[in-house]
Amino acid sequence: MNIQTVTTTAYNDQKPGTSGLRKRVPVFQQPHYLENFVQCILEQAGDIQGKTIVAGGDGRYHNRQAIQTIVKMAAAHGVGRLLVGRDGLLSTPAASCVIRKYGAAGGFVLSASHNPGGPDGDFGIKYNVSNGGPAPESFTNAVFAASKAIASYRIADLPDIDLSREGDHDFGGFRVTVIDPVADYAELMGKLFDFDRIRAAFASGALTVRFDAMHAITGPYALQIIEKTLGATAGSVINAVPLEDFGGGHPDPNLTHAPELAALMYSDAAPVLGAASDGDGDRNMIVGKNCFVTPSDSLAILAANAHLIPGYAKGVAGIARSMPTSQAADRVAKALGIPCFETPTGWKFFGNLLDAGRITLCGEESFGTGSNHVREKDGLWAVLFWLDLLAARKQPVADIVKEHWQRYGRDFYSRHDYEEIDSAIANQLMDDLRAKLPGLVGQSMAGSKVAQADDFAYTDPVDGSTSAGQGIRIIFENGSRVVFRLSGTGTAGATLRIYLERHEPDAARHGEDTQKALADLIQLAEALSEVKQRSGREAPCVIT
Ligand code: VG1
Ligand code: CO
Repeated sequence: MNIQTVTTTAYNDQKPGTSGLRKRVPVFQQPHYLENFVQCILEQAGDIQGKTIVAGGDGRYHNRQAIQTIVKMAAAHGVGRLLVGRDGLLSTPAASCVIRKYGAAGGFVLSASHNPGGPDGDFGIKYNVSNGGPAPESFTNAVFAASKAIASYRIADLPDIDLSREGDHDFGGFRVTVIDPVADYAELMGKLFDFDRIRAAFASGALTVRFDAMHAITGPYALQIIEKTLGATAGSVINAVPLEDFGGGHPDPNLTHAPELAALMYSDAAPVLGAASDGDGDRNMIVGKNCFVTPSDSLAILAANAHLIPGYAKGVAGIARSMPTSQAADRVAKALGIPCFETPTGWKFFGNLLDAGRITLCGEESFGTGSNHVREKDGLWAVLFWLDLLAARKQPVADIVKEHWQRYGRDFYSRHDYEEIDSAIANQLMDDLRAKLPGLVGQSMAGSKVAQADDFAYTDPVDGSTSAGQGIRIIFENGSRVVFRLSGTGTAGATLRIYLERHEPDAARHGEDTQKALADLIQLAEALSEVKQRSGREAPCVIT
């Protein structure tokens, strides 16, 4: 095998964000842009000589070319075997599953997740380590430092691989194995859930589902598992064919971006469960008939019902949620007598807790839920969990949710996003807010007194590493919270996220409209941040 060393110049913008490096496609198409980043990752990846590495992506535009580059560069760096999903496809949770199952040293995941795709859309790349989870900040920081100093990269002279042909492709000591992207993941799901129970519920007609794959990666997974294996009626999975531009849609599973599903679930024809997943298959939206389940509530409900599910019947060791996620899960943890951890936003912070066996379930308000079965959030897993739960409890989603609130109270929760604000304005807004924090403590506002106001910092209880500046929080004596964060996944300008939360113990008030129930906090958040005046926007772009 002939290996070339190619001279290159460094780019200064290859800083990985919340979940890998995400840029517009034309940025990735600049000369050597992808090669530079892959070189820096392979240099930081530790001893990969003769080892196995995984590669796959969500099938978005540029996936095919990027995979071929990774194959050639992996060969040049002495990797022994590269496992690639057929046609270069692997959902993010499936990539995590494959890394773990085959004891790989790590894996490349090509995706910009919920961001739109296509020639003018977004592309992204991230590296997961041997536990199957996103590389920790120490790794991504080292990659960024290396990317600013890189002068050359190594690449092998190999022909393009025919990724449509499953099986081994050998090049001397280097082997590329093209695998079925669905099989290993489907097998793992069968071990966690009672497939016979779900199959029987579908067969009897008591359970019905509509899953919107949003023309993204989960289509083939959902068809195989939900329709073929579990026997849901044909047509239960919609928009099942992955497209390079997601059919022009925005593959973010929420009521705004999945309007077809939303309309169905709020009509007489609604099935028992409505669900959707995102571009790379790690997010999930859960909706019952006339009943949207917030991701924060979903995490709490899964934890409270985990004993009904075979894979978790032995008990839940602990729960973790990202800081802006509502405290609904904390209440369940308290009732179960198990710990609840609060981590910064992004799945990489759950890895250590999962590896150490301190937690079994974890989740984020951003439609992310997962468990110790892999080291990524997992959209289809959450949907299967709900299907198994519905088959076990034989109740509508709305009743399960209502009963949960009756026991624990309802955590009214909403997130308001102001997208693509000028970065300088957004940073100034955050700086000014930070300066106001000390003066807020002790003041009465929005019906309560401010108990704490700070910028969230986290110390990992397992390895002691620290992460500061993870979001501004204003916490009230009655438990209400307002949180401000700048997104770390956008590719244009800055996105300000405002998270709002209020606990309501009184069941007579659980039917209230969320935005009304949070009106005081919303008003306060807008007044404190001056977001509308500063951004020139009259309203948030997306409300979830
Ligand atoms: C967002 C979410 C965060 C999630 C991240 C990756 O990050 O808020 O909870 O982990 O996306 O999800 P940010 O920095 O934009 O708020 V995915 O499905 O885009 O990989
Ligand atoms: Co995603």
